[in-house]
Amino acid sequence: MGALVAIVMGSQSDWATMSRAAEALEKLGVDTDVRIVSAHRTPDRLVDFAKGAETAGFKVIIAGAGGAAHLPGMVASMTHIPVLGVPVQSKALSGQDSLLSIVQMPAGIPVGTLAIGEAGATNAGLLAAAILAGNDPALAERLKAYRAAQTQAVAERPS
Ligand code: RP5
Repeated sequence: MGALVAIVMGSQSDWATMSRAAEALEKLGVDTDVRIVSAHRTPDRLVDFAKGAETAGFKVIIAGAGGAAHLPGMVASMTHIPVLGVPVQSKALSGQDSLLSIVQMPAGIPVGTLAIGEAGATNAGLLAAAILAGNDPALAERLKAYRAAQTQAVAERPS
């Protein structure tokens, strides 16, 4: 079976952030297909990816972009597969531009928007896993174990 989660990003420069989503999913044993797809620089690749996502077998798409971050919304416009948007922290506006570009979708075309930057990318991976876990009891157990380990790792007092 191919990967159920696609991670797409607008640029190579987004990988430092978006790799957090891949890492979270890898820890949970979820395969990913990672690609660079730019809404502006590679529009034909964007259309091919989004229109082919269902046939490719993806169940969740994580899309990250920065600045004029049109990638998540444009992907969502061409597929019914859930799209999770990650606003990459831009240099000029610290990701406020990315966040607003991704979150303010018109009614009818949803993008589940996460926090700006690495926390958002990690949470996009975890949320994608939680979506898949609805049909995968073993993955649900791994998610519960991940959360329990996280809780265990929090010290009572600072060292
Ligand atoms: C966006 O422009 C990308 O998602 C990236 O966050 C930003 C800057 O891209 P580069 O100039 O670093 O390639 O399309």
